[in-house]
Amino acid sequence: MADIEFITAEVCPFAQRTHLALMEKGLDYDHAEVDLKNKPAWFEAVSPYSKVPVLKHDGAVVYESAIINEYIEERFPEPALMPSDPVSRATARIWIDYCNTRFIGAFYGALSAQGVDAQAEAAAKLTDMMIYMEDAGLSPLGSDPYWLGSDVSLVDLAYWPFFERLPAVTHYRGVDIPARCPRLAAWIVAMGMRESVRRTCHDAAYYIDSYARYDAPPAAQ
Ligand SMILES: N[C@@H](CCC(=O)N[C@@H](CS)C(=O)NCC(=O)O)C(=O)O
Repeated sequence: MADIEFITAEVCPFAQRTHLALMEKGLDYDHAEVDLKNKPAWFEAVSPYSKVPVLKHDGAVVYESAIINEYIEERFPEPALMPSDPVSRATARIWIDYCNTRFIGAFYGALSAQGVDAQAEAAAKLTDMMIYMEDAGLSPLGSDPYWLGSDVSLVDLAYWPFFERLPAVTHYRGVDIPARCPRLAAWIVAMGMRESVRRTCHDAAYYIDSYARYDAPPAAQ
């Protein structure tokens, strides 16, 4: 039995963030899959927010994906998934915060908007955010493949699950990577080649099916 227990749900992008961190660190862990439509009593007892992911380690119960991933980074420092200098660490945390407080809301906002006008507005908001990420986040780094440069980091792991699911937003709402975001497009290619991503990913058809509840004609049609 491993000394890390990873409580997860296959479909969950937040849980995938932690799955990626565990794999990038090469850690051994036990994996417990939760049916979120029929949560077992043991899960309700262990998960304070009744959400996945949860990590049990060393007598502690850690939850919230961004916090779990920082915990993993602190407890298992090698290979590093955060930069070493304080300014770069602050930059990393700012981008993770941007993902948590803005990008994810815009991502689900685009999917859940109903009506032609609301869908167009939500699609434009998500597109504008990707352009901001390209211009303020990725482009200043030149041709390095990852968010913070040549090494993958917790920033990449925070965003990746949502970009893996973007084909469903494209399918249901017509929002794709803007043509003027070549760095973002190259980042997706670089991330898609990582072993951790290849071992946790699903294809577009899986997410189109998973998000079928959002089915409605895109605003552009
Ligand atoms: N902010 C949380 C979000 C986690 C989350 O929303 N998990 C969803 C699945 S993707 C969940 O467990 N939902 C169950 C529920 O809300 O009942 C994190 O980053 O870990």
